[in-house]
Amino acid sequence: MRIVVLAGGIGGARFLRGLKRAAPDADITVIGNTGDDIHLFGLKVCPDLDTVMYTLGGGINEEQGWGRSDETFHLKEELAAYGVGPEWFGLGDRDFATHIVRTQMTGAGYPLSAVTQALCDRWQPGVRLIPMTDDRVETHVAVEVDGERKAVHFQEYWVRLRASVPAEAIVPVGAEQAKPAPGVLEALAEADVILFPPSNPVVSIGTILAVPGIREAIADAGVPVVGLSPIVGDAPVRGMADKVLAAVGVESTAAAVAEHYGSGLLDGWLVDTVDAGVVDRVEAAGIRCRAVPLLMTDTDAAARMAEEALTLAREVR
Ligand code: GDP
Ligand code: FO1
Ligand code: CA
Repeated sequence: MRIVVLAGGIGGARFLRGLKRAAPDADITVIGNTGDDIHLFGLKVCPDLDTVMYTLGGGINEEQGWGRSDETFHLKEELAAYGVGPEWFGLGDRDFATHIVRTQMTGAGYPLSAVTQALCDRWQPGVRLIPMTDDRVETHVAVEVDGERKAVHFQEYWVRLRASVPAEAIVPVGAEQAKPAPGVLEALAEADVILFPPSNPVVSIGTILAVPGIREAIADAGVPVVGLSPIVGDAPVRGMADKVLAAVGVESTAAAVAEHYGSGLLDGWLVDTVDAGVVDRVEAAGIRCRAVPLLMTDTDAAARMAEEALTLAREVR
């Protein structure tokens, strides 16, 4: 079975770990979000690709959900001693090596998709990880700070400002001109099932869908498309999905997120058991819906969620 998953960082990565356990023989392709990518200290950092790669490859900081395990921060401290920042972004020594390799290879002319493959040669994530595009796309967030309206990089909005100011608009800068990376459209066309893990619907999956051709390829694939809600009990399990959903005019509920994707894209939707009351509303929107436990407390819990998603995929269409 060929499964294609559109993934952001933590929510996508933890779901994928469960999916690998639930479907050990499946051929899994992951289309990763690169809208979070940022250039810092002259290096290209790809938080969501790295979160998937480290989580599936066994190098993730489990408590944090991002960055390397067993990490130290000497390099960042030395840079700070020279007055070189930003001080608000926590890049560790081990993680720095990944960004140096990526930046060197990119500078030598390799596209991000080839670089990601090379990095995965070390980490062996057990899935084929492809960035959504080889082109530069950066998610910016329009905010008002001290009465001044400005756009900041998504990382600045989330890591520096901690999403403490309302997001007024979300703009995936460069997405309109971007082309899907090699292999993306082919994987979608050859998929037996397409899954949306409980990733951020706006700044993770929404950004991937903003790359021209990807949304159409999903609709044209003619296979079940099943998603899992990142919203449980009317709030994100973690992160700032409520803030960025508000920016696009969507309420933070499992039902509203399903309706936001719409029946043109989604065939099936899983909500948590605490949200069982919205099943009828989602079905009325033309999307088959089930309520099952959706908290990824450990890999077994994530595997049960993946099994439920694959079961629902068999029931639709
Ligand atoms: P990010 O790039 O690191 O923010 O990760 P993703 O975009 O892949 O996923 C973020 C989303 O995952 C957030 O909106 C969370 O609410 C959701 N999430 C995290 N853990 C869980 C969980 O255990 N269950 C569910 N249903 N959603 C989760
Ligand atoms: N998240 C934080 O909250 N603080 C950080 O200092 C931070 C550093 C960081 C470095 C590398 C990396 O791959 C991820 C990092 N993250 C950090 C996580 C990242 O900003 C977010 O989880 C996602 O981009 C949100 O979608
Ligand atoms: Ca992300």
